[in-house]
Amino acid sequence: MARGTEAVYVPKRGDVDRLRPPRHLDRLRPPAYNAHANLTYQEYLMSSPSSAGRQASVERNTKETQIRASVNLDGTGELKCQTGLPFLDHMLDQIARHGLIDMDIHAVGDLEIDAHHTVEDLGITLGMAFNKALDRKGIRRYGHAYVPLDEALSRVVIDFSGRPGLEFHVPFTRASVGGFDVDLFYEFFQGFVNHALVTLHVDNLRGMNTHHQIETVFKAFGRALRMAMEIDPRSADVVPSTKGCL
Ligand SMILES: [Mn+2]
Repeated sequence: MARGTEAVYVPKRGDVDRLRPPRHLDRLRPPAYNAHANLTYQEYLMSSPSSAGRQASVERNTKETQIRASVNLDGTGELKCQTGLPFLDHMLDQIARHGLIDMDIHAVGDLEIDAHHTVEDLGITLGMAFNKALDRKGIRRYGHAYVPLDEALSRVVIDFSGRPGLEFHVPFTRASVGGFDVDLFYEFFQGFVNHALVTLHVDNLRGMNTHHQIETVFKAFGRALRMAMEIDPRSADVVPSTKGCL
């Protein structure tokens, strides 16, 4: 991974509180604004896509987490992953495998508090990497998938709309799975959506087993990503929007 070529924000003493609004405001602020603190929001949008094929690396450091993520959207499904959270690694593997996306992720977070910051910031960093890697010209734009696993069934629908939006409807039957607090899956997807600039609808339609519920969500997410990011040969070089931009 080409280190040192990305816009990396290293917080200085006293910086973080100013740049990072209170966590409860996270869903209200413009996406990505605090993530690339040395870029304006417009500059952040203009910074994508990368010119080096459909791949990108992003490094994001805060006082809470230090995360590096590299993605190759036209990969074979290979995951290299070290987050300190085995169940999350298992879910990221589903995205890679079923999205045919290569991902190399290294995360160090304040797990001594809990997994919240690490999971949320991982969603943010991954979203930034996708946004940077993807040229929205010529893609199918919309993707969807239904994935079953025994009694569980989930549907994920995604739109590379250029606007963040999340509908997450997963009636978990237990509060934790594999030692992992299920609340955090919402935070992961919210972070991703805000920074990948996508509209995402996640519905677990049925399921009794919590592991099955969330695994079908991540598998369907991988499949939906793959469909939406695929180049449409009938509309290569065309931005799939009547606005002419996404
Ligand atoms: Mn599993």
